[in-house]
Amino acid sequence: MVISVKDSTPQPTRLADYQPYPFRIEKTDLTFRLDPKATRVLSRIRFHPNPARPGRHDLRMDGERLRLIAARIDGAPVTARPDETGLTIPADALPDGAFDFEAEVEIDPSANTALEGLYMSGGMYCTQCEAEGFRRITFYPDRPDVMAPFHVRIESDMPVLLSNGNPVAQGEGWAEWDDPWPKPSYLFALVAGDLVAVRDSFTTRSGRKVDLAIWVRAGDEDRCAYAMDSLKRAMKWDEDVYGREYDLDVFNIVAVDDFNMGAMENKGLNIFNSKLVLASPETATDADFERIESVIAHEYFHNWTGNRITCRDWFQLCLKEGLTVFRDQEFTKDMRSAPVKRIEDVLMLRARQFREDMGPLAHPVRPESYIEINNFYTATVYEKGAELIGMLKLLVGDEGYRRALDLYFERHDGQAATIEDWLKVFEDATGRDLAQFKRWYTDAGTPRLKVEEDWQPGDQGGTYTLTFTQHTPPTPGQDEKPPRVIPIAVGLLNPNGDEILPTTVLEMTEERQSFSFPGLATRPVPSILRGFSAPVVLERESSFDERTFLLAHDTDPFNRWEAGRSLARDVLLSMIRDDAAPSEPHAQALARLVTDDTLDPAFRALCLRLPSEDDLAQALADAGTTPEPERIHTVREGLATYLARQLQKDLVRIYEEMETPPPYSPDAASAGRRALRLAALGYLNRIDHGARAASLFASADNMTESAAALACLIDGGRGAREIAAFYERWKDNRLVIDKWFALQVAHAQPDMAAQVAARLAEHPDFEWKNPNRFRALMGALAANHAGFHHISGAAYRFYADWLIRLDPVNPQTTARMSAAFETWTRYDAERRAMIRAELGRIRQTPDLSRDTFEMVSRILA
Ligand code: LYS
Repeated sequence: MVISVKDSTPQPTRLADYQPYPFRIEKTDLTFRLDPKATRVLSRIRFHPNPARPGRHDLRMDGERLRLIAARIDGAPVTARPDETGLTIPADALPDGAFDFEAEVEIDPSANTALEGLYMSGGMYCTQCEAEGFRRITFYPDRPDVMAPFHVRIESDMPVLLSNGNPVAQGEGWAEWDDPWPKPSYLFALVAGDLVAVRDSFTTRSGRKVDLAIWVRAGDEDRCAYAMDSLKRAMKWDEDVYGREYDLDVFNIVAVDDFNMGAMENKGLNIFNSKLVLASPETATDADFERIESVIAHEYFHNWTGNRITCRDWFQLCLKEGLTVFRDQEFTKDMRSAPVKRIEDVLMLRARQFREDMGPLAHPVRPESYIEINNFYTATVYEKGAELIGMLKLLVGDEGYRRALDLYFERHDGQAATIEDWLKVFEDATGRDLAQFKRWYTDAGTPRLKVEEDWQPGDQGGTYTLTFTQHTPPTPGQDEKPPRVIPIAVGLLNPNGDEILPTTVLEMTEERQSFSFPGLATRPVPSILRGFSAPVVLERESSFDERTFLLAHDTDPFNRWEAGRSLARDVLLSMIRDDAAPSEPHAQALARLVTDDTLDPAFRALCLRLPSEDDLAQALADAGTTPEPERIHTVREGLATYLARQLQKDLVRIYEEMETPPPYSPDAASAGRRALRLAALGYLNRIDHGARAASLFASADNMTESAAALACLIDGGRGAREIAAFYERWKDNRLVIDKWFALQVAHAQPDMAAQVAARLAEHPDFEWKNPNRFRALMGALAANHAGFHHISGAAYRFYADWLIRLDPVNPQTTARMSAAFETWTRYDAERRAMIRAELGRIRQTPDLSRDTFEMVSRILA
């Protein structure tokens, strides 16, 4: 018997080993002769010795899957033989001082299913280079600290030829682009295809007219208006709020159907997953519109935070991503409702980042080592990274933040910077010592914050004291967690609901620390961690009455929502653990809130949302109870049905009153009304036998309502006819068909989920090599908590089978989706054994990618 073993275990890259590259680049010239199977890439790179690395050095360049045709140094041929990962020209073959390196390589874009480097999507050429895709295009120091101006010539019979920077010349079958701003290779982009442009323009505040274009396939032009409008608002906002202007004559966005991630901020040429560009009322939901607005802004904002100032190495990824997520969150708050956006962001942070931080994949916001950097585009780097910026801003104040950012842009423009640089800017601008704050970047794990209270009545008024204790559980590779500085925003209310202490930020720096509030007439009710001022788990026993009080009176909208959320969670946990009955006072408190017409409908919709089954599983595991997925599902359904009955009258009224008159508009106010209406529908659907959902499905003129109605029907075990009708109507629209796949799996009954998924995987439209389609089906299965964890193990097996199948085709997406198993240690022995077996099976797959190898090994560790 032959047992295949991995001959070389992939080796990690470490932050501690960083060294500057021995050369600088003055100019990079590229010529592309495009051909689907045999594209030629000609490069001329002008190198100079880098004074930061004195002495003579070999010229080592990265390169993967490249066929080297010829290489020259200063015009003279050199014989160089590439290895698996690149090309080395020995130091003694290099001239002293500056020299030109030229190469001609051949690549096969049509065979590139990994979607990294130059590949084809729907007949067009496009690129994705972050993080290390450029090395699949040509030999190059493919690292972010090597920056150069690029000149690009594209030769192709495709009608539209695009690259970074400004267009400089074009003719029949060719075009040339020049990007004057030095950039690292990961920001390189090229697009060639049969595309049409939706055009507009933006004049910057200093009077530069910028031509804007969104490039799509013919037929998609009428779905670009929202993205374009979002872009113009983002450009204006960055000028108004951060003083940042755009710096080229053109800004191009291209929509592609095959894309591993959401979008990419290539200089002057953003490339987007088409689902984050194309939207019309009939095809996109309110959530899609909101997401498009924020991702368009995110990529645009990268022009300053990412491109003009980039990262020294990939360990510093949060420098650009955390900051840019923070900026796009602020933008959305200004465009829509700030409290609603904050709640949505925290929901997502807890669902994805807390889950990551509490499991085997936990890593610091700035990791110390990686095997495959693509595995670190995580909720921790992005979303927790953004939370750190928010905390910094709270600690130094709005003014201090503004000064620090101005200094950051002034000091580091044109550079590849580090977290140390970033923190130094804040220290210099505000005079604050941030040594302790830095632990937020270097230490993984979610701190737990315990709160104790004390009340001492007195003649001069009483003194109320809050004592906090922080503790961060160990994470992989980090056992000891010294205390961090935690900004805790608190407010105090008196028993009749008046605020006696407006929001005040307490700075906790010790492991255990007390804060006293003297001179109070009565014992106050505290509102702690307002606005979710730090990404921590608040551990506080508080009474039912206090929560209902805060739900009714808290002036901080986040904590008002949080009070309701924790009430619902506690009701559910005691129903699950102790077989308790649903709580009538909880239902009454909820009824008061959702019928309060002074409150924003979007906020009320969020208050109606129950904690997810995954949240409940985590909460149980945290409390030392092994979660039983079926039971969680049944109990949560039970509570929802109970609430539907208790609140029926109110919900019916809401459902009727919140109807939005046509025509559909994606604005925040209308979306909020729809969200509340559809939340009401979700409850009523449990007691009206699908009547409302069926009629809404029949009459809806927009995707928000059709998709929600269809989800309700499937939830109720109905909708076969509607599922078929939906398919018939949308079978030519890939993005809508993604929803069709996802809805059926996400809303399948737990014991049917794997079967439904397996049946859909046989559907001719299941184009599994397309990441959106793969994620639609498989992501929905992983998100169906009780279905994924069904005790038959069918979903685990099915999911692992597909990961094994996708891995050789697209390692990045496979690795990312393997994180569905990250919570495996929460569950009972039987499930753990099944998941461990599947993970083991994946890890033993011959020629497994290092992407997936790393993920599965970490999950199993
Ligand atoms: N920088 C991109 C963003 O805006 C993501 C690139 C993903 C690379 N694997 O988030």
